Amino acid sequence: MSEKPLKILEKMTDLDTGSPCNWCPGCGDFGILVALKQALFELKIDPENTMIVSGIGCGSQAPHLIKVYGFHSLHGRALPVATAMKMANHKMNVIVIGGDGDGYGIGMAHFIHTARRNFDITYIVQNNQVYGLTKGQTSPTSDKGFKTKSTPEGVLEIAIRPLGVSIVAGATFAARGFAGDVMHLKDLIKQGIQHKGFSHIDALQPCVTFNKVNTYQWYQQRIYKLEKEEGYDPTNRAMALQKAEEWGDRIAVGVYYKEERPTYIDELPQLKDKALVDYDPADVDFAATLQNYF
Ligand SMILES: Cc1ncc(C[n+]2csc(CCOP(=O)(O)OP(=O)(O)O)c2C)c(N)n1
Ligand SMILES: [Mg+2]
Repeated sequence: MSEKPLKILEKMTDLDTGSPCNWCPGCGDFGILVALKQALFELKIDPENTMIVSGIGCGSQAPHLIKVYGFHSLHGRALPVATAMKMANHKMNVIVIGGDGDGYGIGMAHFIHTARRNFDITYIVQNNQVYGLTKGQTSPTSDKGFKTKSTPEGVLEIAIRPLGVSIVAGATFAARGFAGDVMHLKDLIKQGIQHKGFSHIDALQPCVTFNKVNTYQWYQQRIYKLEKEEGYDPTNRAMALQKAEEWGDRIAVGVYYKEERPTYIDELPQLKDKALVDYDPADVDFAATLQNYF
């Protein structure tokens, strides 16, 4: 989180943009949007020092709906854009939001490499187990056997377990929330923003139009909270990986894993104390710098 607020949020509606939104009535994206806005408000973030980046998909409309800086990027490319922003000005809060197709499909390589670099970025994935915007094709988190117009006999592949991927790749905070429990999801997002390092929050959300299997009721029957699970220790990597495999009759929400590790910027002597934007190009000796490469 950035330290010095320039502009103070007085009420949550200060974050409203008034932009139109074409999500279907009942879409889980609404719950995730409210959770994110509430988290930003409660953390008293500075809207003038906060950037929300998205990819392409239904959920990726989110930057249009929150009055902070926003960048609606390309399908699967939100994390590289966010990384560049963090490199240019690491004192800015950078939050990325996008769908499961966006992040776990076309953007999967970026997801892995951003996690292992431990950039101080919060990544929220609106996981509805389908490609919503393009009318309901399977996504990497669609369960095996899930039927869509593009897979009328059912998906053949097994589904990705996204928290297992991020933990193995090196994310230092990995959590899962549910769009149907906004207050709990909001708390996870707050923890993710406050965490110094790459925080991944998989936000389960029904797609009321194209996913008739994983409904609010389907999730409500399976979800339980990790913080109430006796003996669960989110600093234990082996335990977290085992939990990340669990899917089906029981689905855990809460913090799966957390660890303190220096961020990428912490280990760059040129940037760790001074953001790139705060350098005056006139003070940089480019000729001397180039000499290092000959
Ligand atoms: C490079 C590229 N490939 C494919 C597309 C088409 N496309 C747009 S959104 C999308 C998938 C969206 O699914 P998801 O990321 O899960 O978001 P949702 O709509 O479910 O919120 C695809 C394949 C695109 N816009 N750009
Ligand atoms: Mg999706």
